[in-house]
Amino acid sequence: MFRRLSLRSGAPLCVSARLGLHKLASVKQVTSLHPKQMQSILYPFSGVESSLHSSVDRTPFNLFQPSLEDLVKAEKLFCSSPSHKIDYFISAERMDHAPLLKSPEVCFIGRSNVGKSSLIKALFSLTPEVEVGVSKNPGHTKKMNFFKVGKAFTLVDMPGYGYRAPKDFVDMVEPYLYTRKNLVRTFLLVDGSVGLQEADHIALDMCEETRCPYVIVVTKIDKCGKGVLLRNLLSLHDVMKTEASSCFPQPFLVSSLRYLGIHLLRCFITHVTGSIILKDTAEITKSQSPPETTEYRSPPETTGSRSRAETTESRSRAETTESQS
Ligand SMILES: Nc1nc2c(ncn2[C@@H]2O[C@H](COP(=O)(O)OP(=O)(O)OP(=O)(O)O)[C@@H](O)[C@H]2O)c(=O)[nH]1
Ligand SMILES: [Mg+2]
Repeated sequence: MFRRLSLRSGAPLCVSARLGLHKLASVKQVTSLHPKQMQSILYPFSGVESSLHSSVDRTPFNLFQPSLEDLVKAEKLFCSSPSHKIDYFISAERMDHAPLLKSPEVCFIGRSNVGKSSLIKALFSLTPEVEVGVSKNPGHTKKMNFFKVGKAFTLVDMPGYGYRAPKDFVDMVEPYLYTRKNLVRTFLLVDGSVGLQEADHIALDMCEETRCPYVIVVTKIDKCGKGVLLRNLLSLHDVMKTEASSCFPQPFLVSSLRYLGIHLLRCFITHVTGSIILKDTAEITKSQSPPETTEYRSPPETTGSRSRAETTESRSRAETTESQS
């Protein structure tokens, strides 16, 4: 099981000696831990797998299993250098303010407070000078924030839906998801402690309708007990099997606080943006190969989709009222 964790001696590693880096920010630092601990940080499903009933098929949870070398290769893209600058680029309140970029783009959506900005901050932890705004108060991110990773790809931190979502959430996010030509993946974040909520189902439907491949990321896994996490994971997987045809079949488990799954997700992002070629995963990640072209996805019919999006917004208002009463 730990076979893939043996790192060739002399394999090039990202500069991890930089001051101010979190002790788990780089693969090299994680490999100095006890193998079991290392395994559960790099491949977090392994940390809960033993509690799963033997009759449950583990395959869908272990599809993306890059080697340690690939994780190291991927993390180099997340290290800033004079020829590969990583930085906050611009914010946009509306689609017509969004920059026209050629590089592949990935975006992070999810309920407010689910941990989108924290996840991006953890992904950028090898370049801690990149500022990503995080807050314990829901509704903190008000605009679409673009972060450039050299010329390789762009990450977009989106405002959240649901409680305290910005009023113009729908006008901002929906046109982006439908029309952004260089968008190659949407990461839909779901809180591991609470599982899929109704607003998440609406977001999932919207992702299906945009026809852009998307991926579910289960956040804050440090916060919930294994039992709760597994129950939510299994019901999430049922939904993915039956309702989510454009979704990568494996949910990614992360904790931005404890760096669980961060290195794996970096590798997945570099893979889907075509920034690296993985050694061992050609077969298992067929369905997530980088797209040859980024085709235009037609915007929704005004009535159908708008009303669904409005449901998200009206739900958000309802939740706001509920929480204030
Ligand atoms: N325990 C734990 N807390 C987390 C984790 N990720 C985020 N948080 C906390 O959750 C809160 C919200 O995090 P954000 O990253 O700002 O959430 P967001 O989804 O960007 O929220 P909005 O911008 O409001 O949509 C903060 O208090 C974070 O510290 C995690 O992995 N574990
Ligand atoms: Mg945010």
